[in-house]
Amino acid sequence: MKVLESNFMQGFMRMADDGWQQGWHERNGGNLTYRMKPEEVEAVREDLSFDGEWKDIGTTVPGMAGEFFAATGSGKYFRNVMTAPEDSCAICEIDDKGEKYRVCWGLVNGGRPTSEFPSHLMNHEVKKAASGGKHRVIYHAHPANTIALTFVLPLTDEAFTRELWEMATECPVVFPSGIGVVPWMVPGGRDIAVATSELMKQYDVAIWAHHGMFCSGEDFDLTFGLMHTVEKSAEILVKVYSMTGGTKRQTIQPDEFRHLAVDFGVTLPEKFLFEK
Ligand code: 2HA
Ligand code: ZN
Repeated sequence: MKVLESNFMQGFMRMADDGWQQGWHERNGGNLTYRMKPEEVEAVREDLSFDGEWKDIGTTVPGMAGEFFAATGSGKYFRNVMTAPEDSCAICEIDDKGEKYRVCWGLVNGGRPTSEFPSHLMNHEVKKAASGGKHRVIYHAHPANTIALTFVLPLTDEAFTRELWEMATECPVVFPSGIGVVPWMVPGGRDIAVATSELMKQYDVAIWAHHGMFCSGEDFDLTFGLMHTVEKSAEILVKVYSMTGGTKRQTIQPDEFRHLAVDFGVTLPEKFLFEK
């Protein structure tokens, strides 16, 4: 089967385009990777090439040895994924030590996978282990409301989780484990990858101060929906701050979150249910 005819690649492209249409991917902002299932690799194997040069990942991910990823390309625009997927995206294979990758499909005009490939692969490694292999999607975008809050809220997991939970009743159900916050760091390298993947051991969402958001999930719907929910909640908080300077007349109380958790069968860490 041709890569472009496969369900996973169609889903990948649709998610990238959805993010573009949300306004989360100015210029070449953001990146998306998908850890392919073995049967998906087999289904498109005839359309892959295995004579590409092995290149350093820039970090070591032994847990990702032998995996195949669909990835957006470094410097490529989400805006172009739908119309020029073979130029904008790649399928990459990871070597048997988790140190190198090679391009097996796509990037027909040259280039390499996303500049955040080290962060993506370290997050995939952590989330694969933490989810028993279920998580397959890592998504990074630049949603404006979430970024705006990193100039206003304390840069703590507690502040972001609690404030965003309060803005929409569905939030604690959609991201019950909470949100991690990475202070401002230089993007693209191993240090920010290590900091993010450390947070991803507990969370499915990490916010990079003054930069953007990372989400992890089992499939394209869940991962896009997670980013969408967090950003919608951030938008509501921005509106509240804009109207009032931050004063809320009323909000959801800690005991109300505890009742919600029981009825919806989720566990909400007590560290986020502090009295204000
Ligand atoms: O330009 O978003 O973080 C891609 C990015 C880097
Ligand atoms: Zn970015």
